[in-house]
Amino acid sequence: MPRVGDADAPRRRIARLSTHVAPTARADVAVRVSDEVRATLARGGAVVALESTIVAHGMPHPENLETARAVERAVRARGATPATVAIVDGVCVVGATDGELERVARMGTACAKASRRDLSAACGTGKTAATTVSGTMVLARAAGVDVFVTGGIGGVHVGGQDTMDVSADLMELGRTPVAVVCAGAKSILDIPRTLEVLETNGVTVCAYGVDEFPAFFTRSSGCEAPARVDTPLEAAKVIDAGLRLNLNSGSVFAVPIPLEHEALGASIESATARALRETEERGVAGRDVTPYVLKRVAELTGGASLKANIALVMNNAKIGADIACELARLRS
Ligand code: PSU
Ligand code: MN
Repeated sequence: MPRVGDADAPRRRIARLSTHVAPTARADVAVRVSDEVRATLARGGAVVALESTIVAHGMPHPENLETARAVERAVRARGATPATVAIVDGVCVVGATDGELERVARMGTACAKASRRDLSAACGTGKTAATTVSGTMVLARAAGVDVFVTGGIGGVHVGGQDTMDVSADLMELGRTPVAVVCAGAKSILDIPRTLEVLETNGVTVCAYGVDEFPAFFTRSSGCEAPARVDTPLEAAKVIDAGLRLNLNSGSVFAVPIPLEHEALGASIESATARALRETEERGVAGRDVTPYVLKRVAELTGGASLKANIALVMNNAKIGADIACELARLRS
């Protein structure tokens, strides 16, 4: 049980680690936590998990690799250790090497896309796969990492009330205590219903520095976020409270795209609407929808969406690293 007061914090952390990493003679076989990540966690330092679907499926090569490396550098520059998560030849990796990152980036969509449901199949059959928000959360948790930075979370797709196309990210957030720092959910998704499903699943949702839940390329979604934080310390206190309460559910810290990169928001939106119509016309469905739309929108906007995407991910990385550092301080 978490205890109030800080005297036992280091011991608690070790307990947490041994719960999630050590019993783990078994988990250790399946999850390879890098030495650097392991050492950082052992001394109570800040670690930031990063996903790989955004690398393999979310951006074209070579921008994907450049961005992934720049994000890792930004996290380090803020005093945290990056831990890119992926499945490499059937091994779940928390803290991918640069070579592994490069391999996933080069493979692109030839890499499988692994949400929770795909993890055991990918491991059992020795595949190389990129982890989505849900897959990354599972593995971050297994390694004892509390904070995870990405671009956007999945959500309820438009028409999801009929198709049941609701991202596994939303259920994962309800069952895995990892904080996800992102730019909200794309407006290609049904944001009001996404927020409803997050509430149903008991997910803490905070907008960062604004009142509205941001919609990825635009700062505004028309939906008020259930809560707001304004600083990394406030975010860390919210995460810490959730851990102390033993909620065992996750949280979303939704950071709006920086103002100077929002300029093309409207044209990106209309390109997005068109790409979505195309998915229906061409029968693109299920897990192929998000990568298809991302690729088409980048084409239709002449690369403007890619530039905005990179800018918001970098911004999230800095804020996420600051949050992870504050959290490590609070809990040590
Ligand atoms: N949103 C983005 N870029 C992405 C994704 C979402 O702006 O790359 C990826 C994330 O990995 C997320 C996944 O977890 O897509 C959601 O896919 P689906 O809708 O199939 O659940
Ligand atoms: Mn889906």
